[in-house]
Amino acid sequence: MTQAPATRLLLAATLLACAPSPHVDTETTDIRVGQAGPWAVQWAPDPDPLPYNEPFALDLIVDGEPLPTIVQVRADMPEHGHGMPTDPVVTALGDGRYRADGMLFQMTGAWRIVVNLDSEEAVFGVTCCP
Ligand SMILES: [Cu+2]
Repeated sequence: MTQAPATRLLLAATLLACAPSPHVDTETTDIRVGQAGPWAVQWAPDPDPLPYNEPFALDLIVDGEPLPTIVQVRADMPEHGHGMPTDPVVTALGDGRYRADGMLFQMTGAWRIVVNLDSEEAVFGVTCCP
């Protein structure tokens, strides 16, 4: 059976409407600029590209005055319900620059990196590992 284009469009619209509105589009990977409340956040992994099952760091640039008091980074695999085996440590380098050491992606697939700035957060979808 062949569906008329209008029917197919309606189907697509219905599917979209039924999907929960996600906090982050984890299919949109490798976007490295985001917003956490009043702060703009940029991140880059070190090394770049992300390594598989090896420790890496995140270099963060936070833009917005005053800077947040609390900066934390975590990561998880939303489809698997687990995080990293490590607990990253964030060091303030001054001028809105931060470094999160001790990141580790122990599985390939879809991850989220969550940057907490005070009570706000920026969520980034990333794929481990290119
Ligand atoms: Cu997993």
